[in-house]
Amino acid sequence: MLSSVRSRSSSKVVVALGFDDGYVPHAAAVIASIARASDPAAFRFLLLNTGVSKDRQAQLESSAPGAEFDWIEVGSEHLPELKVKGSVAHINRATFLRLALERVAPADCDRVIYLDADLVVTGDLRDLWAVDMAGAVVAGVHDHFIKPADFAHQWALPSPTLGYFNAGVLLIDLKQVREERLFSKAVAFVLANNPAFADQDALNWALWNRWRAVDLVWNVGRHLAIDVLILEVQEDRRLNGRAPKIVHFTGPEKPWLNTGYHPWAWLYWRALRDTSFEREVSENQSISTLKKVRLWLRWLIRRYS
Ligand SMILES: [Mn+2]
Repeated sequence: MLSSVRSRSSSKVVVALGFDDGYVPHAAAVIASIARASDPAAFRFLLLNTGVSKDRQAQLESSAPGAEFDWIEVGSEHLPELKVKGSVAHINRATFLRLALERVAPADCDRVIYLDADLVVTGDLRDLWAVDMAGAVVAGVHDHFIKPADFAHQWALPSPTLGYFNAGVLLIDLKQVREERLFSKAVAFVLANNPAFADQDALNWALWNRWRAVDLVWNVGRHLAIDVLILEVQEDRRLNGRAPKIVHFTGPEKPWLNTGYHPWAWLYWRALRDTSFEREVSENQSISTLKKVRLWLRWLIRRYS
């Protein structure tokens, strides 16, 4: 009997996030959005962090009752202190935490979905989990801002066959990563070169021509949400009326800040309402209920006009 019992986690979808204490509410919103879009009991969350109190851990866990949580504090023994170039101010140390997965993820995790904490999931992540990697190390979505040929030229890489991916949503074959120490190579690249787009440049460098593209609905950045920006995107890289499965609030204008506009910001506030952090975030940014209603109305008007 016992021998037929599989380990509790073996069939779960493993989702990793990396964040510092300030981002706990936003990570909770990501998790609440996943729970809303599918069955929370199907998920195991690896929460890479730089130190979060037990109280706040429990508060975050209440965002997805029935899910499994592994809290992993990443210290300098797992990931060296990496400097971030000043040019991209909204990137901080927490962004590098994903590079620690190679060393800190539990041994029974051979595949993991990594998600940034500045996004909202609206589709069923089990569909992304089921993607055939076909030998690729990671699966993700093309990044809009970096020109692959320029990147290849800058770092003396072979011609791009696949382009340059955005690191905010990644399905990762952790087995291959461990075997070839690919994320350690990315860390070494950051230490040696301090690239402008931090962990993302480092991952693209380490996994050059070894990733596979998934449907862009899995990582819908700001350039696919704002009308004037969409016009600058080549047509086959646009949503063309399809619904996103993950809205990624790329760039410095986050939905919890009082700056800028995003048509799907209300999705963030809806997700946050399913956590116990709504008051904390609203008070920090003095964002009123009225403003949230306005965001939602503005989206409706845009959609139906
Ligand atoms: Mn992001």
